[in-house]
Amino acid sequence: MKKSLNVGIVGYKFMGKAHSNAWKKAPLFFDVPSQPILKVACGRNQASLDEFARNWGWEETETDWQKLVSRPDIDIVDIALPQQLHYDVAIAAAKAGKHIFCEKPLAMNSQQAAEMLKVCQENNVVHYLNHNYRRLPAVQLAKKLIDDGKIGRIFHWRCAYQQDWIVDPNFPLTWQLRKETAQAGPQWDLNSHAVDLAHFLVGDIATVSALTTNFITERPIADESTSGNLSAQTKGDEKGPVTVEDAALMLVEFASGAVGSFEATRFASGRKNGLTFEIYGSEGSVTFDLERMNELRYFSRNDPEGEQGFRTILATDPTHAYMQHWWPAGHIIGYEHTFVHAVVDFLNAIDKQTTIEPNFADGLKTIQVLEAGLRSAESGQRVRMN
Ligand code: SOE
Repeated sequence: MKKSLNVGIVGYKFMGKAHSNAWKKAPLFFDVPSQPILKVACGRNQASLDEFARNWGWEETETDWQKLVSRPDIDIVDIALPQQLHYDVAIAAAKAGKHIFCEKPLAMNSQQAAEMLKVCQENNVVHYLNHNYRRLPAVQLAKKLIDDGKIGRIFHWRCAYQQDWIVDPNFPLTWQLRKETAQAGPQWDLNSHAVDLAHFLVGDIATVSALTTNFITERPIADESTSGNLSAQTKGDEKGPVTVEDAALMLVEFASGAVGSFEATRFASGRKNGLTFEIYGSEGSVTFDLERMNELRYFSRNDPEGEQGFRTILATDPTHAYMQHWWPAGHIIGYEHTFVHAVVDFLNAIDKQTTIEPNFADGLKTIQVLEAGLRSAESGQRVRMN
């Protein structure tokens, strides 16, 4: 009989649901080495937690995360919380010997991230950081083309992560817009994904120049009970200062000599969750658009002259990463599937007692780049990574 692993999840909002779905679906579609048991769901509001647990099939609930983390029957702690809360839960979970599946961005700063990595290593637990876009079949295909030499020497990386949920000046001052709860704005939430993808596809970043800006500097105070939602409500007319940036732009030099740009904003009207990247090299190019996430556009300089042009590859063949476990070729997948892929790879890493990427070391490296960006934006100077 298959071994089972008990999962305890902390957090039950957007990511709590995305992760719960993944724990349930992974063993149904993939041949995973162990059966994840949705054992305990943890959150502060008992009524909402009960509803979440009932809906997603979590066996028990707990309102004290410390009790959850110290339970001897829990094998995996799933941190589906805002970044402000990652450090405490991850440190306690690692010290209790639990494997950790953690939402991004890893932490509030590089000191926390470094400590989290150290404690995980000391306690020999598998640590995974959920930059889920790495696990899109089309992104895996981009990686394969690069590794196979089809793009050649990379010259350019160009990435934009654009959303529009705070264009309205009356959108409330939620936790995402305050430094003490979020650390930074799109630089943390969105550029963390973009930098992770750049590390994965292009390599290490050597220097960073950045600028950040604020379009709206004050907003109505949020009703805290709705603060986690993109449809958050205001409490009244009282306003408070926005203490994170509204948009963050970075120019980077990679260690390889390639150059790149990153644009992250919550003010791109019409862009709900627009993530695009382009990579240009000596042999070819690839471009990706999350709104067409099953596709990768590929240009090869080695195609016959007169026949060259970008081709659109639908990354849904059984040969494409993860796809043989889903539907027949051409039957597309969606956002939630990336979380399932992450769970599958995480369960395999636990079984093989190996590492999975991205992990807390990757998360630390990403946060160091994001911090360098914020330092550069403040000083107006280019910052060299150590
Ligand atoms: C909100 O901006 C958010 O949910 C991010 O936090 C996620 O990581 C991204 O996948 C979608 O947008």
